[in-house]
Amino acid sequence: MRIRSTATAVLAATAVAVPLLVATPAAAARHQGGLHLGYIQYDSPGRDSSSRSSVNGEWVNIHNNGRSAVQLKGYKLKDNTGYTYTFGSYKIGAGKTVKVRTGKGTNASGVRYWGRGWHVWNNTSDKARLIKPNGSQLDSCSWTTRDNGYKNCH
Ligand SMILES: [Ca+2]
Repeated sequence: MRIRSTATAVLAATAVAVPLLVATPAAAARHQGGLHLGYIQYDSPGRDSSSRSSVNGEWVNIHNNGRSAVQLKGYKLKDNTGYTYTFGSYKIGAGKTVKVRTGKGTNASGVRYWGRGWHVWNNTSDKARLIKPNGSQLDSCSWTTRDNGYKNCH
């Protein structure tokens, strides 16, 4: 009898705890899964040209605020026109950022190169999308004015 009443008390405590557990992830829903779009420099500084430095002057940061590393192979970054960058094998650690530059260059830790010869992100209005390998959209971020040429999508 004594054991049973203890079990009942535990069940009652669980019933109270459940709504609290539901409330916490709801507040953090913006960055589901820990991986999200961060800072986007959509307007390369200076006048746009086909030079490597100009094209690489626009970039998108992807940030992992989760507690574990994520393998980005097959993840896609897509603009409004349909231009798509697909990640090769790259592991982004917990709390880390990877920068995807539009132009050509040599991939290194923390930076990936799309390899294009001209800018992709529209300077006045566009929408970046981060898409999982299964095709579902993980995050998106849009801008409608030139402003300072960048957006913090956090
Ligand atoms: Ca641009």
